[in-house]
Amino acid sequence: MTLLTILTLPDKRLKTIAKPVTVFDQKLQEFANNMLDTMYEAPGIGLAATQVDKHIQLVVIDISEEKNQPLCLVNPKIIQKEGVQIHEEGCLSVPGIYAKVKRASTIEVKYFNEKGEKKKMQADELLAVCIQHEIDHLNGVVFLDHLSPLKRKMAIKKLEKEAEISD
Ligand code: K2U
Ligand code: ZN
Repeated sequence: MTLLTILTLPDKRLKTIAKPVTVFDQKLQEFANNMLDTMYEAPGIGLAATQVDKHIQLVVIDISEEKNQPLCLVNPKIIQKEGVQIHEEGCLSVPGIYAKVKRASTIEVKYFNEKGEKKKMQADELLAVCIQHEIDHLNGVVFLDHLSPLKRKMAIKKLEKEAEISD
């Protein structure tokens, strides 16, 4: 079990745009497993490679209660979006801050798995939220970026205050 360090705001590396994966080898599969170990330990239901300072297009997700349905999406691309849903979100890179975010309620996403096999999936509800949240990370976007300027300012102020208290 290898646990990776999760970057937290205001670390500017979280704004990095991830590059597509071109080589599907043992090393990539080991990295995906380390990402899953780190996500389960956090605990979280998703984690993007950007958050562990590895700027490649790879995310892991597991929204199952039993934590036994891991997903690895490499070079994920949303090809269809429908409807709107508003969901309270948190983020392992923005500890202690939660806010309602508007996202598509149903999506169709194409991606490769960690072995390089081409996949396509429909998702709705929490899985759709999680996939959109993680793909945002690969584009250097965190959920606070979807908030109004005022709400974002208040959230960052709260984050800074909590950082002061924990110093
Ligand atoms: O990217 C991350 O930081 C992982 C998030 C993914 C996520 C955020 C909002 C809504 C759904 C998924 C973490 O898993 S945040 C912690 C968490 C844990 C359980 C349920 C929801 C959020
Ligand atoms: Zn996040």
